[in-house]
Amino acid sequence: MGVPTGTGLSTGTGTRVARHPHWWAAAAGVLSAVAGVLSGELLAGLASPSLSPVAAVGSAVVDFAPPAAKEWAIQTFGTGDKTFLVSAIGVVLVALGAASGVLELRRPGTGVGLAALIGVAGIAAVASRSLVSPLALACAVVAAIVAVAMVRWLIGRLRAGLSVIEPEPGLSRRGFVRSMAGSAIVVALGAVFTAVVRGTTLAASAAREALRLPAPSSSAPSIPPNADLGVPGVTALVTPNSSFYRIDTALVVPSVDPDGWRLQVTGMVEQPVALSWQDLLAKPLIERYVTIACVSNEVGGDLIGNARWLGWPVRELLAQARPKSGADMVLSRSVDGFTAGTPLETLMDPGVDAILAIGMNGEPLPPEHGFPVRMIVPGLYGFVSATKWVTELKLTTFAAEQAYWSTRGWSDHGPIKTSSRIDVPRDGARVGVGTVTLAGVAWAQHRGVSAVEVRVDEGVWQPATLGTGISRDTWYQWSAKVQLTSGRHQVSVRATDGTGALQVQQAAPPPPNGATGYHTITIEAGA
Ligand SMILES: Nc1nc2c(c(=O)[nH]1)N[C@H]1C(S)=C(S)[C@@H](COP(=O)(O)O)O[C@H]1N2
Ligand SMILES: [Mo]
Repeated sequence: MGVPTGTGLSTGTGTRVARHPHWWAAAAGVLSAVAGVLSGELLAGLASPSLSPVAAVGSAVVDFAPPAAKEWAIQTFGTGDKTFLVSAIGVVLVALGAASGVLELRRPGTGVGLAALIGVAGIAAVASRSLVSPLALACAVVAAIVAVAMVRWLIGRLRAGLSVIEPEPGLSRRGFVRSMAGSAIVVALGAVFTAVVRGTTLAASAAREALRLPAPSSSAPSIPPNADLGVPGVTALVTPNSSFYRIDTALVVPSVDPDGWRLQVTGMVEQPVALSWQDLLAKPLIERYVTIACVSNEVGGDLIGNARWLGWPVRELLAQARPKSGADMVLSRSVDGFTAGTPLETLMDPGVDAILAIGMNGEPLPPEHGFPVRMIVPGLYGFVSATKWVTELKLTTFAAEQAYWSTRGWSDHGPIKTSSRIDVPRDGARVGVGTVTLAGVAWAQHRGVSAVEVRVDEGVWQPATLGTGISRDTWYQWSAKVQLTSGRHQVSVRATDGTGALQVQQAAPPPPNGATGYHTITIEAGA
């Protein structure tokens, strides 16, 4: 089937469309490709500053390109090789986009097929990255769908406009031109919006890249040799940033440029204070391991992680502001509006190293974990203490103010409950008969853990080996050997904190202030 070439009367743009349908088809194809790429980049930029489908395709090209081509690019373009790569991807996309438009005009289905093929190649490139996130894949899929749907629609309009045999109302050449103009406007606006989103995220990530963390004036304790019990499969003592759990209400990760960042201390203070990024960097910083946990963590859940945090004690800043008597809560506020209410007493306690953290495991805070500054308070669940992207500390009272989650059915106060978890073996695992090694972690932040015990079925509680803690503010590894007979068994764990108090046995769900109950798994022992 060829191009329907009507010779009906028409003037202006409509005539130009009829004379050069292939150019218009090519333009429609390019517009569709650009729209697809933009929507992928925009979504990625909004969802997570470090994501970019185009960058993923670029890295895939670099990985799969023959070494000779790579050397040529580096020789020829030097440090501009990245710009060259992105431009080259752009040129290829424009050419393929144009081809898809022209093909679709010639033979409906073929251009759409080509666009779909390019889309799948893009998705495959994103999927080939080692740290591919479902979010990155979703952005690539959206990009492909937008491009395919748009070329199908625009070329459909073009064909309808060119056909004089069955002129349908609204489906004229001018109708096609209007669709093209409308699409171009939407794409242009999308490009501006994407550039703004990308621009702010880039400013923040450039600042993050350039940042060299100051050395701490007080270092973290070194990890005791027998803290890590070395049982295969047990949770690592220190959680890598890339696998650290993330909980927040932000649909879009806030991009905060540290140069514009201020922390205001307001409310019931003698002296309101505004702290700048440079002020903060110049302070004597301390580095501490602290295990933070989410109040929503179920028994046996993984909304908990341990990191080495670098920051300035909150009490030093509060001392400058001189809280008025009567204040008992610090309401910390994030750029995105989230708030947490922390007891002033805890923050002022010289024995509790509550900090304004800027570093996580030797790196600037990752954007998702609060760059440039967040609070870390040992012993309290995140929802009452760990405000990310923090910009204000308001001195107030628990009677006067409620924080974000406290207005939504959660408690005003959230001390972390003593808990323990079995990591090895996994729930439902099959193991051998006889001696079986169990292992996991236990935590009771700021009180420390003094003992862990395990039990098989309704047997007696047996003491587990407890790894030396890094500090009372972190979790502890434990391991135990038990004897199993053939068949199904239930295995439970419980911890005792540093004050001698046993973990609460009564099962309770997370709301309103944290789950309780013993983590119990079922395993099958057999030959
Ligand atoms: N700005 C902001 N900070 C926040 C939250 C949030 O929703 N917004 N959630 C809190 C909760 S509930 C927890 S458990 C911790 C989680 O910190 P993480 O994502 O770095 O693990 O962040 C806290 N800080
Ligand atoms: Mo949380």
